[in-house]
Amino acid sequence: MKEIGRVIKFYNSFFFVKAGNEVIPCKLRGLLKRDKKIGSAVNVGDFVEISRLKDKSGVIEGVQLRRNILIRPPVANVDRVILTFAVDAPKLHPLLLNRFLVLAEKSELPEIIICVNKIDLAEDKNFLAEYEPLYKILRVSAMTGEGVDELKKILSEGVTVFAGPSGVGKSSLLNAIDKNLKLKVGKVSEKILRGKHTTRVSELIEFGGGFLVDTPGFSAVDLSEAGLDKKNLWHCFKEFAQFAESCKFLNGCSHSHEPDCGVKAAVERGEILRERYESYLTLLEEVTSEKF
Ligand SMILES: Nc1nc2c(ncn2[C@@H]2O[C@H](COP(=O)(O)OP(=O)(O)OP(=O)(O)O)[C@@H](O)[C@H]2O)c(=O)[nH]1
Ligand SMILES: [Mg+2]
Ligand SMILES: [Zn+2]
Repeated sequence: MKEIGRVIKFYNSFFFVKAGNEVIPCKLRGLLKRDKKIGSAVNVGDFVEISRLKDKSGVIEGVQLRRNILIRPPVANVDRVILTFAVDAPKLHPLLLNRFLVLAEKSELPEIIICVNKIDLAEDKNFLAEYEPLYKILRVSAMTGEGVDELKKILSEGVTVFAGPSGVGKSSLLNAIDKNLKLKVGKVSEKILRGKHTTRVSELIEFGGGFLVDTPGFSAVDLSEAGLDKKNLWHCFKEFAQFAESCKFLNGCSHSHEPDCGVKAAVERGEILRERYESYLTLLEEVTSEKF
């Protein structure tokens, strides 16, 4: 008899599948192929069909159709992603922020939120105000508890993924949200000196009526692996769309070197944030050189 469950963790070559009130370690049925785009046919967050073996483990027989998948880190059927950064230690680099935003946009998730942690270290309490017209920004501190209640309100249902660079305090924030979690937290100096990430695997953790997902931090992302190329990259900069309508080369404009470009004109008028445009140009160069 087949049961339906949800993959909550992949660890030690086992998929841990929650079915009812049980968590069953499962292996993958051999004929489930790898998924070229994301590397694995089954991901954390997937709903799967399993059959049981005598030794209390199980076998994943099939994967149900996904609503969406966050490509990096791979998590399926996501309701919102909270892109987490820190005011300082590590410093927030606009290019890295925009890289994460582009990947989240490409994944077509229902909701993208930017969370700025370590606000206790900020002189400017409106840190990142220039992104406010584009994304919801939460300013919080896992250390002092500032903003944590507001964060909690957003998490009451669905699957919320905490993604972002190593050391920004994703695990610390989850611990602040739920005192019982006791997730492992690491020193930033260790992470930088030894390249050591404290969180090693993505894990779905039950909270309220939904799930929180703690993920390992990462910074190097291959954009072309995520299906981004010079034609579609600009669609992940959502504020470009309205201005791209007035580009001379309506369909062929890459908004870089072309004449009469509506996007470039908007940057000049200050209607598109220059920092966003500069990130776009850098990423455009990256996807162009990767492809050819
Ligand atoms: N000042 C300050 N430090 C914080 C805050 N939140 C976390 N930290 C510190 O930041 C460091 C990294 O925290 P982690 O929670 O391990 O960061 P992470 O994002 O989970 O890192 P990875 O698991 O490696 O991706 C720890 O030394 C925390 O004590 C905060 O709000 N303010
Ligand atoms: Mg962590
Ligand atoms: Zn253009």
